[in-house]
Amino acid sequence: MVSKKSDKQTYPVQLVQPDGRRVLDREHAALVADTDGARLRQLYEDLVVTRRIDVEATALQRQGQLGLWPPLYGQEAAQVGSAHALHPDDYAFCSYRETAVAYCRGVPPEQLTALWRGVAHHCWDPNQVNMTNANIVVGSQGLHATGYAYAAHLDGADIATIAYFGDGATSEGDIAEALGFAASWSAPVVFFCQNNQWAISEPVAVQSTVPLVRRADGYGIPGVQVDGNDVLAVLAVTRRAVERARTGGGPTFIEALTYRMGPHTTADDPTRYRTAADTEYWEHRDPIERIRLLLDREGLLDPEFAQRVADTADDIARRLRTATVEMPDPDPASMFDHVYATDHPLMAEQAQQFSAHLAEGAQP
Ligand SMILES: Cc1ncc(C[n+]2csc(CCOP(=O)(O)OP(=O)(O)O)c2C)c(N)n1
Ligand SMILES: [Mg+2]
Repeated sequence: MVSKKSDKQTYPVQLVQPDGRRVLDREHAALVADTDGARLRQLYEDLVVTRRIDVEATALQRQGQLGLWPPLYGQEAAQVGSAHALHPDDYAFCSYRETAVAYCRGVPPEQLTALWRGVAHHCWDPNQVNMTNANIVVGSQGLHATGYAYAAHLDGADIATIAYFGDGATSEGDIAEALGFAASWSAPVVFFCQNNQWAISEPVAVQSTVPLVRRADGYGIPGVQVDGNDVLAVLAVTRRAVERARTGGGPTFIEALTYRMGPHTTADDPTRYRTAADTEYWEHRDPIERIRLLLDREGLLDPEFAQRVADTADDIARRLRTATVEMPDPDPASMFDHVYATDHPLMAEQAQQFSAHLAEGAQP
């Protein structure tokens, strides 16, 4: 629902309940009316595969094969549902956690870990899949998405961009500036906030005293709050927002209510700041279980299909693992190569100093 003028303002859009039953919401169901059995199964497969990717990458980090990993466990529906709403020529600007979006954009599993292994500055070629690489500077991708969207509009391209960011990022000036500019200039950008309830150890309550979706009101743009663990509802509201942007309607702010079931990154210990009871509430709202129950209710979950999905997930996890452990170490001095797009005297000086240091026998 649009937050303005709605008496249902605080209720998120939902199309499937946690027990797998459909919700009677004709307006939003119409936006996903093309989601037949085959498409529903595809969504389920993508949810299962992306969780499997995440679990494998987390294990690789624990085994010393990755330096760091930012788990998405619990946020699969928010990412898969929104990614499925995008066209290939739309452009996604992400934070560091959108591995499921990357997978749905077509990034091969072999390309998901290079940065986290510390062997490259990036994982994939952004222009191959129209999606940026991990951005650690919280919130800055909101500006990148807005600038790209506005430039596309000036070029007459009928595309939308989507900026993925978290609840914590809503307190960043960059997100405020991006919203202000996008609203004033009707830039074709969707602001997709995954409210996973935490910004590392800070609960969302310290970011805002009212639901984050109400930020939209201040910018005069539509805001919609959606059950982020309901892949169909996320698909519906994101489709509407993307279509609106692409057809000149300007930006939309989406708040997807979800939960980060794991640590912030593998360097974090969430038991230091939250209780098992917090997490338990969300365990009953698991995004994969919900769609599994829906498929089951609708007679679409035969054992062969379930097995095929599990095998696909295992196969992709194997590809990810093999590619990761076999990644060659780069020439240490190459880390200076792509800091700037063109040669830079400071980088040349640092590269030379570093090479001299290595030549003296230092370990990289
Ligand atoms: C500009 C900036 N400030 C602080 C940090 C440190 N930092 C990294 S992630 C993070 C929390 C972000 O939380 P949220 O936006 O909710 O995204 P989530 O990690 O939950 O997906 C912070 C403060 C940073 N990387 N960049
Ligand atoms: Mg967060």
